[in-house]
Amino acid sequence: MNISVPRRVTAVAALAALALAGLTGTGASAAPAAVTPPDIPLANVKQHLADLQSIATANGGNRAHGRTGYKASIDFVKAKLDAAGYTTTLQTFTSSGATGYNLIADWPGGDPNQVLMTGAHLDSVTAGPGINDNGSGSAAILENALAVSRAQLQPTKHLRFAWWGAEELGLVGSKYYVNNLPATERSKISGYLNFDMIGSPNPGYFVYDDDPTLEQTFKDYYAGLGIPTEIETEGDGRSDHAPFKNVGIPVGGLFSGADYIKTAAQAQKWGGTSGQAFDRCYHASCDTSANINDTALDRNADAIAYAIWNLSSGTTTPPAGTVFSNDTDVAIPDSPGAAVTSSVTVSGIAGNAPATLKVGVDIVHTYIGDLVVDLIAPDGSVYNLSNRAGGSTDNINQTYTVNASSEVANGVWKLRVQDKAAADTGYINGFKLTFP
Ligand code: DTR
Ligand code: CA
Ligand code: ZN
Ligand code: ZN
Repeated sequence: MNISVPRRVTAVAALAALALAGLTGTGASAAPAAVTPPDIPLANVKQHLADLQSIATANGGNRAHGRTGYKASIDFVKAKLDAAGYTTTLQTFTSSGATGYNLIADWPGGDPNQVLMTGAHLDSVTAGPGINDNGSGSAAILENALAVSRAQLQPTKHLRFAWWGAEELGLVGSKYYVNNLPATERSKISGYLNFDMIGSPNPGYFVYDDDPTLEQTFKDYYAGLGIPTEIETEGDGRSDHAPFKNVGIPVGGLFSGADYIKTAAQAQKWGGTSGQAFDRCYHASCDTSANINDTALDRNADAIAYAIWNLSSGTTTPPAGTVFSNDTDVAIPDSPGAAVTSSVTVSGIAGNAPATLKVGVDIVHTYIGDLVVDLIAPDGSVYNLSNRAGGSTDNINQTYTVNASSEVANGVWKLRVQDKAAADTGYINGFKLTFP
């Protein structure tokens, strides 16, 4: 028997905290879970930024195209990648009368016909050292590349990393790379991930919305942290993903904001200071090592790892009709006992749960009129399924249809049961969620 359960009871903060704690059920079976990458150590990323700062300081205060500070930056990154086992290539081009350099680093292995690319521009403006713009992106993908090496990752897809020259002169390096890539090689690139300014001191959490799968990957990551994101709207084409998008390659990425002003609503959800730019030192001499928000940098570096590990693993989003179940028996204490729960961990489902979420409940219990049965969403929201209904009937074995469309799908869902009247007992025999 299916009944619609439209009601949503306000979330219970404690339960939300528990859900966010990542508690997982026992006996749960689920679709292929998202791949969990290693943590990207913030300290390592910060050390790369300190090194880039030192390079700028030793080279006239910047790392701009055509200046000694840029070539020193490229040599610094290349040396670390060579030592880590990458196959590196320096691609040269000329812009504004000066030699420019792209650094391309291939991780050996993986399907050469499925290339996942990750890139960031390494050049700064001439006004300053460019630590947020774009040491942050360059250092974060460097540490991710080193993490791949430390793990000796052997993903299904081939991994390629790139550090672009002369972005500040108009995406010159990335345009040169794409324009000189034969069409046969372009078609092998399954996606390009771009990271340009991801440690802004007054950060926002923006996700590129150019490709839905890549966008969802990053949104899933942040949903798992309980951090809301916004679509990056400061203007398409304003960084190195544009040349790739222009030839039809799926692109995605993250952005923590530049000279636009953080609104009160954004400050409410992200913290920081409203009425102030996300990065007050954008393209200025004060874009130094002090111009970084560590939390944003850490979260975004880890988000990059989540994307690389998952998008290169070859697993696809689970097909429709995905079932997550837990068949472990859970005894229901007689009244006035505490409520008990059975949980399932949902993963790999993009976006929110459906308006027609199927909730399979299998409870063995005499006199089901004793029971209150609830579905609890990952954020703690409660959907009542049965409230002292059924009288002396024994056992509940039915599928409820719940409108859970306001809930993020991925996370820990719980079936909660409490016996509210004495003299009858039983147990949860099974609990399952079916996503259409
Ligand atoms: N143009 C980039 C900074 C920038 C401004 N808006 C966006 C949007 C998405 C990525 C980057 C940017 C620069 O100055 O390098
Ligand atoms: Ca980290
Ligand atoms: Zn810039
Ligand atoms: Zn930039």
